[in-house]
Amino acid sequence: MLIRSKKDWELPESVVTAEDRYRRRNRRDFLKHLGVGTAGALLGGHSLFGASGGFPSSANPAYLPGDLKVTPYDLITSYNNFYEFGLGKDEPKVNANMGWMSEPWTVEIGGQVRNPLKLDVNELIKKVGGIEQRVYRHRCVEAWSMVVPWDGFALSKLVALADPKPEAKFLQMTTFFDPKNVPGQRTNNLDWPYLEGLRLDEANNELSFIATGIYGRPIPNQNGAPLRLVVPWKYGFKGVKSIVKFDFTTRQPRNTWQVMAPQEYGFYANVNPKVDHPRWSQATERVIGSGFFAGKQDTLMFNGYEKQVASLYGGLDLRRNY
Ligand SMILES: Nc1nc2c(c(=O)[nH]1)N[C@H]1C(S)=C(S)[C@@H](COP(=O)(O)O)O[C@H]1N2
Ligand SMILES: [Mo]
Repeated sequence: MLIRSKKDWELPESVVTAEDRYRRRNRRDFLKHLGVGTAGALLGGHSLFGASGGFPSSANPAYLPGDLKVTPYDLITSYNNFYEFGLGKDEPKVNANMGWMSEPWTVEIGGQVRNPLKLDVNELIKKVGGIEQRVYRHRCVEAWSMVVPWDGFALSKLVALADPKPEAKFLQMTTFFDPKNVPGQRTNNLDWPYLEGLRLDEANNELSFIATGIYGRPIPNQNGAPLRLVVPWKYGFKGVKSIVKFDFTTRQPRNTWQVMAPQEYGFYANVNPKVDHPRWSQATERVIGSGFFAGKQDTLMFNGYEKQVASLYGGLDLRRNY
């Protein structure tokens, strides 16, 4: 689907249908959680999210789709990596929606900051001034890609809110840890909880984004509800999902995939077609949704965001610091 509209999202039929299902399901789960059986009247047949979460959002004109072909909603939300809910691409959509709750959700902001906070995610969204829409390329280290219309807010706004002390040089972000309710976290497929980190100047780059939605709707569980990191010039694994903690540190944080396989994954994980993965080429990528034969394209340096981020890595050998 090629979105040309400069104003608002023109949703194709399939997306609208998916959204309807989405809202119905959330209403059901919410009522179940409250111990209410059937009570459509209670919420007046409206999304329980209503005005909370900052929706409806409006497009940031700097990140319109332009020539990018936006991936259909159904693919973005059914082809996922979220090992907490299974290793298969089709598993998170099923397993993250079998009673696991991403609402209510508390976020902790701490470490080397002047303004440590512990607050509800909707409160956080208010404090950072609401949300906006941005269309970004999304390139997984496994050599597939999509184009996603995210909703959310600039990570720099959260950094400003936290007011880091001079000794804060990095930002570590942590996924929830709930092995009792999330079977994936009872395996040792990864070292739980999932961790990621950025240098503070990377976190403050204009592109760094905290996503709370997709296609103008609250982000589904399988994509990292209720908030996840999006850093489009890096491989997708940097985009830690379902964050509970933002920790400002003096030292470079650990990150899950580097801990798992240091010979294959580093801290920076900048998209780089010239530095192959030890087991496959990174020169091209399979475009999800474009068909089995048609769907290869060249991978771009920094995933096409060189202009915005190249200056962050002036003194760095990107072959060694991969
Ligand atoms: N907590 C957590 N975050 C995660 C992952 C994960 O397994 N667990 N997978 C990462 C990988 S490898 C990718 S490519 C993206 C996938 O995001 P998507 O499912 O929204 O496309 O999430 C990243 N964030
Ligand atoms: Mo990935």
